[in-house]
Amino acid sequence: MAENTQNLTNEAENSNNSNKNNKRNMRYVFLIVVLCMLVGVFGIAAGYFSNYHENSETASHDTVTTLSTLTDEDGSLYADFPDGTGKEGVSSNIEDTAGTSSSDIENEAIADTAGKPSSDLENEAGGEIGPSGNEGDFTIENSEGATATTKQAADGNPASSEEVNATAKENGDENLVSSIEKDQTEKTAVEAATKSAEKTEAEVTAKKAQKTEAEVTTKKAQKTEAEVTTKKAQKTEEGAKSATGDCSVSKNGQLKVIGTHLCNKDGNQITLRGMSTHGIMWFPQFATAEYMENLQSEWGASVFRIAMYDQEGNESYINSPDTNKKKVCTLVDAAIALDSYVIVDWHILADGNPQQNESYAKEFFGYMAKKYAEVPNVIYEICNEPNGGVTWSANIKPYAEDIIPIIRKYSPDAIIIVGSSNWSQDVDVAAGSSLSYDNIMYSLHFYAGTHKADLRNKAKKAINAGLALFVTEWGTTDASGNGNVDTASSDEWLTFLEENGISWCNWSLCNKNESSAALKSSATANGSVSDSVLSTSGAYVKKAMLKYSGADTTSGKTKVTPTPKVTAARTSDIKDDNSPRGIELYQFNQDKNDETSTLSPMFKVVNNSGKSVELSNIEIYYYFNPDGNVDTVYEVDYADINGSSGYKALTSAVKGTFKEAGTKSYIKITFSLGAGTLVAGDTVQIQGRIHSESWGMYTQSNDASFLSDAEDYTLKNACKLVVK
Ligand code: IDC
Repeated sequence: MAENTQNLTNEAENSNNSNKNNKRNMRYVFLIVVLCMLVGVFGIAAGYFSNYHENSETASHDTVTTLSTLTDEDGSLYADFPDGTGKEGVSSNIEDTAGTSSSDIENEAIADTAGKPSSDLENEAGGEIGPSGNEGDFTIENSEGATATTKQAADGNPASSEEVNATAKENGDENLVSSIEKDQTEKTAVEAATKSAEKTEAEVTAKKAQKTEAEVTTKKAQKTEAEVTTKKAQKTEEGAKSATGDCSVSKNGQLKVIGTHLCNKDGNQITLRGMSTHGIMWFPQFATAEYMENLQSEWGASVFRIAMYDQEGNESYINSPDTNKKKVCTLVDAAIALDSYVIVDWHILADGNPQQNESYAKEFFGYMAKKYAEVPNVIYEICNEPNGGVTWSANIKPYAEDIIPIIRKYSPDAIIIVGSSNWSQDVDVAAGSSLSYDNIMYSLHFYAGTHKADLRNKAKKAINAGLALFVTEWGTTDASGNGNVDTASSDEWLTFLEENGISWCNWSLCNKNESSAALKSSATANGSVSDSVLSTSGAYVKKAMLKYSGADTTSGKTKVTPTPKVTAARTSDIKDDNSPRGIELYQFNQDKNDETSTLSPMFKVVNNSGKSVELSNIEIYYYFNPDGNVDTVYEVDYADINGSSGYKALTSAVKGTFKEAGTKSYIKITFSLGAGTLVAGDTVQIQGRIHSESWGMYTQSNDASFLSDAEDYTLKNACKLVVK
């Protein structure tokens, strides 16, 4: 909070300075204009106005504001600014000296004085605006502090400060609300103070200049309404495209290592970012599908690391293999349902030598690789942190050479991550004698409070020697997992990781009373990863994840960048080794109009599992954006089974419940307890309609589960099927 306030004060100061500069510029302009007019050198004057325009463009990008074109007393066009001073904003319909038209200037072409493109600039509330990845959704972030996700205004323009504020309030984001309000107050004060001073000669001069400009470019300024609309439509289209930067498994498939980089199935570089659990036997309540889903949709996480301690505590793997296997599989299944990558971490720690429990590791990885044979979601981390007197050549490499073939027997292409001596810091040593398998990565672990440039140098050495690194664990704190949160060092590390396209997981998602825990110790295990429950470390990591998920900082190859995802969309299985994908969900939309008052998804659940399943164990999730509608209802037209067991009407056994939160809503369709069974080979069909009680309109193109072009039942991963 204090940090935000400081930051916002600085922004207000910057804005004040900029206004002063404008004022000074304008005075010079005025003097020169008068001089020019006196000597009657109109050509020179016009030239100067043109320069003025260019200067004022670059100097006035504190805010990006859409301007209207007005007609002055003479009937000429000029562009005015919303605050009436003529000092801010961008003239519409005016070419700059480079011949760029103003609509381009406003949106992309002009950088502010700091060299930022205007699309990166602040909104009126002082927050940066960028696509959150949810269609029609913006993540708002002030330059040092809080973030919130808000809707894009219906007109396609970025959210106004009021919208930002309202959304922040709606989200319960007190820090952001108060920082925005403070920012607004300060901005208003600064503007009021500078306004009266500026309503002098500068205003007159600026208006004249704009008028002249407008006259010169009147022809170009006569854009039709249709052209403007088209431009807006294109803008939205572009926004949607960049917002779908997608790290889902369905998009990226089986990852592979090319050179020193992690790449997707098409060979495009991909950087995954996410959280690690704490030990799943110690904090199982934070290792859940719901947390994974919320990290994915709210933080933009594209990977989740499951830390399963092999030795420590009574409930570790060697003491309780079945329970641990079950826990890990539940989480892997959740990741699969979320279309996310997941790291299965054999968390050696007290046993510094991976060979110590190697027989267990062999059995565990054999089981996992068989169960998830060729499932591209799963990444195997075979030894968290070798330590003690353990060496790469005598212990770790031989261990890896035992485990890798066991995994590869079933999952020949899986990414396998290997640790190194000294708590997975000696990547340079491993580089001297790397493993001769494809698709191997090496974990690099750091704790920002303890590890600095020395460790980065080791990492550089390893990269230069050709190793592909994955930071499967890092902390903002010291290596104990406690102590101060070192944001300066964390910043340096994250910059380094981005520069090298290195994927990462942060330690850890839990509420333990230690500073590396992402949740406050007061946080209850209710699935929330929103700002109010985050520790200092958690808030830092969330911000970083959102920031880098939306950015593409590595040059060279096309890079796939993860963004928050609305949908967890993939058919699931009944968790039966014999029929892993036995139950399938087919769907299509009856009403395919983009704008409609009624969403009409049609579903068929086909039981190809070979066994009966209770209908009450089946859940269908249809994800849609409520587009501001709040009073949603679901009406079932019919539901029935018509198969080997005969006909059975189920219309009254089906119901839909809604979860509505911003643009991230879904309807969960379930069967009542007494609905009966779906026997092997049979199909249950459901037709229903979703609409608001007041018949408000929905836009279907921003609904994650909407299939715009399926004419009949289709097996598509656009909804989620859960079979309990
Ligand atoms: C720490 C936990 C702490 C726990 C301890 C022992 O934060 O609560 O008591 O393990 O199990 C690592 C390890 C990771 C450590 C972490 C912080 O991989 O298990 O977690 N750390 O010490 N390597 C470097 C730091």
